[in-house]
Amino acid sequence: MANITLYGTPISTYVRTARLLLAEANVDYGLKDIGIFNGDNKTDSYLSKHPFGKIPTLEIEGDTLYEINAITYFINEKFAAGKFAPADLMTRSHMYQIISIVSSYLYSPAVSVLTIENLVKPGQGKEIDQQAVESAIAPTQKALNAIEDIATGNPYLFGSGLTIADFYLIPIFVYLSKTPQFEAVTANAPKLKDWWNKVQTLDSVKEVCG
Ligand SMILES: N[C@@H](CCC(=O)N[C@@H](CS)C(=O)NCC(=O)O)C(=O)O
Repeated sequence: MANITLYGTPISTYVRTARLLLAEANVDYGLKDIGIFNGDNKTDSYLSKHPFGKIPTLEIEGDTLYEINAITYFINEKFAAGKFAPADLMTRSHMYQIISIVSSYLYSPAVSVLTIENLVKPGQGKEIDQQAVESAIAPTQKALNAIEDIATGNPYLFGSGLTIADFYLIPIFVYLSKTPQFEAVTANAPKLKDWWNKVQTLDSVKEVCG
């Protein structure tokens, strides 16, 4: 088995994306905790692996990969013979479209605002910025509605097999579902609600996101 280390903190959504894929592909790996709230990601030693100081980073047999799209592409091709990307070209393109929507339009309002304000700040003794929360509802709903339109569902985003896009969306739903805004932002996304009920039961999700 190859010598594989994933660097990142277990609570990070993108670290969870990589770990869900590694788990579903049955890959053995080591996890090296790199905290983002205590500055581990800005040390010289970590910046020598990832010059932008983000997580995750994957090390495999002396090679270093950062950026989640590169990491998931590599894991899927190397360890799963590409099975987590749909074979049909248009469906595969739709999968990458959802991945891009998650990173470009969903992550910021759903994670940086709704998750941080509702779930992180109270634990730090900080006040929730209700105005920021209110402003994040419409963009979160818009991104989820777009994903709802593109996904085929039943039961995963693209039918009977998990895809890389599922692993991007699951960690965000893990947090979003705990916020008071969850019903509002998923009001027009019945397929995603069914999807969420299903993916929560996966062993990999319980192991990585539990
Ligand atoms: N462009 C990066 C984004 C990764 C990212 O945003 N990671 C977050 C945690 S989920 C992070 O490192 N935050 C710490 C920081 O921005 O200082 C990728 O594709 O991997």
